[in-house]
This record gives sequence, structure tokens and C-alpha cells, in this order.
Amino acid sequence: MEEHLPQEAITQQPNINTQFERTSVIRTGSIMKALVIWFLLMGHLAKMGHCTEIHDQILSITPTTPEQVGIVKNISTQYETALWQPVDDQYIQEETQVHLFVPANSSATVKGLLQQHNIAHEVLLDNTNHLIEMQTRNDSTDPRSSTSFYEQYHSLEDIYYWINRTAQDHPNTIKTILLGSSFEKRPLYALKISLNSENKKALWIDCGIHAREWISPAFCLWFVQYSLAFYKQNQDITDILDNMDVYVLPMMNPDGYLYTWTTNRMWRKSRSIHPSSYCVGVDLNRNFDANWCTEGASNDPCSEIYCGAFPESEPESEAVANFLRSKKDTIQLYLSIHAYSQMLLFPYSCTLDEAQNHNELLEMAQDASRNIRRYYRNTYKYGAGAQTIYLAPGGSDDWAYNLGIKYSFTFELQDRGRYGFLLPPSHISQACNEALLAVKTIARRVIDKTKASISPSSTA
Ligand code: 0X9
Ligand code: ZN
Repeated sequence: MEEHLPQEAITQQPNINTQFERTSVIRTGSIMKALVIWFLLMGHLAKMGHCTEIHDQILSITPTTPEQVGIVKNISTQYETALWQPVDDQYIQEETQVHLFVPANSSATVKGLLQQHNIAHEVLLDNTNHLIEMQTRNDSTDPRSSTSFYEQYHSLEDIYYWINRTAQDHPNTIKTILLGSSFEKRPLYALKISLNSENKKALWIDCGIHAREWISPAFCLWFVQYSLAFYKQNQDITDILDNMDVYVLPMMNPDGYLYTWTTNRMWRKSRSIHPSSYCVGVDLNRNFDANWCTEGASNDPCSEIYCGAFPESEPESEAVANFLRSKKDTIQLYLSIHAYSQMLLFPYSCTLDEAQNHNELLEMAQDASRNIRRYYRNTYKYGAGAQTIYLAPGGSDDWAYNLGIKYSFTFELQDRGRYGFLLPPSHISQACNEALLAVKTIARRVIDKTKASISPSSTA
């Protein structure tokens, strides 16, 4: 166990008191002097204690040899830590940064092991509790606060309230659709934004598959609000809404999200229980029927990438899959919002094979990435999932693609690891604007392609 300075300060107190008793016969002036010194000393010790206090931290670790890779894998699985990047220890490799959440009580052991094996590491984030406090502080009720509702993270309760309120306030534009319910029986609501009715094609956006990626649901709220506020004000969103209905599922994994607010900020999976294991939850983005549970997923319920008992075993993925199946001829563009690492990914992630329209998808993602660079000076990698990050079967984007939705993307929003999942609220606005620009760029291209394919000149 680490020695904490505040404890040392307490043990020193009697010594100072004894000293004080011995000098009690001396003049009052000396007593005052001693008192002042005592207070100064206590303050100093307390300060020192504060400086060296060990917090929950994020370490960036770069193993450089196979042996070091083995040690880091061992640390991430055998000690009380949480992998941020990569998502599972099977992806840890030489010369690639590992982002590891290390709680204060494991700090000394983990750092000791790293030092003992000469493994390079640095503290990426000190005091994650402070960042979590910043993310959960909600000053929307404070009239002096200048940040808007959409520049803050919200509890599950507030998100449900927002869904109802938004639908109530825009009865002609927004309809709520109950897709199903979560394992713990919470409703899964999608909002349908529909302007000027008629039988339009549609865009689908889901957020919050992974519980700890809080910027994701924040984006869905941002997108809906932007659509309502800027229709007829901004040309791009007007074009999207004139040509497409938009389905937005702000929270696909409510049970997991609630758990990140109440119990474990680093939780990723759903919260289903399994008869054969004490471990909880399924990675919903490994539970779809796209090369389900092959390399890049795990059949161990304790793994962060547990694929579940069978495809769509989870009520959350089943509800989404059922809805998409029912609308497969309408939905043209599928978007799934995640974090972090700043990437625009498209199928396939479940195989290294290229999708049939790979080049088309590549051009779209490239265009979106270029626009983000031009307008926001930020870099987003792009490419097919398996080639760009890792093989990850059972994902919603690949499944939607195989269903026939030929424009299918997963966005990984900000950042690239500076704050990771603990992105401060002050960054929400730019993160969401970047993603919004990517949505606009890609939707614009889908709309243009659709128009070109049905115009008389192209069919002549
Ligand atoms: O691994 C994932 O599910 C996604 N990355 S995350 O860090 N947000 O967990 C990437 C998903 C890419 N698409 C598929 N795997 N189908
Ligand atoms: Zn994710």
C-alpha cells in the first residue's frame, strides 16, 4: 500500500504537541510564535500530502518487445484496471500505445511492474475523479451558466425527459417510436424527424451502444436540436430533411449508461445476466449477425467484447435489428456513433474482404474527413473497419450493410486519447460539430446519388 502524507501529518502532531508542552513555561510571545510555526507546519504538510496523493489515473503504456506485450496483457487482465484502448487485451501489440485506467489502489503495483520490466509509460490523465466530476456537474439550472443544455452530459433520467419533451414540443415534426425495451426493461425510444411527409427515403442514427462513450448520446441530442433549430436556416440540414426522414435512437444501451452514472464510469457492455457466469453484460456491437463471434469477438461472458449467447440474443440489438428489417427498403444511410479515436469507418469490420461499393464508401468518408480538417483543423482517419482498426465481427454497421443498406458508417468521435471517454463538457460542441459536418457531407452525397439514379437523363 502507498503511504499517504496526510497520515504522516497526523502522526507528527503529538510530537509537535509535546514540544509545545515543554515550552509552556516560557513567555506568551514564545507561545504565540510556536503556535504560528505549528499552524504553518501543519499547512505545509497538508499541502505536501495533497501534492503526492495518488489518484485514479489513465496511463499510456507502449510495450516494445513480445515479453513486454505479455506483461501489459497480464496487468490489464489480472489487476483491477480497465482497458480504454485497445478494447481487449488480444489487440495489445508492440509499439502501439495502450491506454489503461488504473485506480488509485492498484497504482503502486501496476507502476512497480512496469518499472521492473522497463516498460515505457506516462500518465495521460491524473485524477480522473476530477474529470468525472466535471462531466456529471450539471449547471443548466444555474442562470449564470453560459453553457447550453447541449454542451453538457446528461443522466439517463434527463435524456428520457428530453425525448418526451422534444416530441411534445414538436408534434408536427417529431414522433417517438418505441422499438422495444432493454434487459432491465427500460424503453428504447427512437425519434422520427419528418418534414413535409410523403414517402421519403430515410437516414438512421444510433447513439450509446457502448455505455462509457458519453459523447455519443450527446451527439444524438445535438443532432436533433440542430435539425429543429436550423431547418430552413442552414442549407445542408434543410436538404437532408427535405429529402429524408431521420430516425434517431439517442440511447441504445440505457442499462449500461445508467450504470456508468451510478457505479462504474468505465462500463462498456449492456447489463444482462447470464445463467452460466457471474460476469454481466454483452458487447452489443458484437451481438449482430455479421460473422457473429468469429475472430475479434469473445465467447467469454467476462470479456469486454463478449458476443452473447447467439446473434441478437440481447433485447437491445434485437429491437434495433427488428426495426431496421422492417424499414430496410426505406433506410438508405445507417450511422452508428461511438468514441473515441476520431475515425470514420465503414464495412467491413467482420472480415478483411472489401465491401462491394468500397470505393464509393471510401470517397464519402474521405470527403467528410477533408471537410473536418478544413473547417475544424482536426484529423479523422477513415477506411474499412477491419483494415483501419481491427477485426470486430457482429457489429451493427456490417449487419445493416448486409441487410441492404449500402451506405453504412460507424463514426468514432473525439478525441484521440487526451481525455478519451472523459472528454470535458467544454469539448462537446466541437466534437458534435465535427460529427455533424461528417453527417452532412455523407448524406449530401447519398441524396445526390439517389437523385442521379432516378433522374430521366440517367435512365435514358
Ligand atoms: O469495437 C467497436 O465496437 C468500435 N470501436 S469502440 O472503441 N467504440 O468500441 C468499432 C466498431 C466498428 N464496426 C464494427 N466493428 N462493426
Ligand atoms: Zn463504441
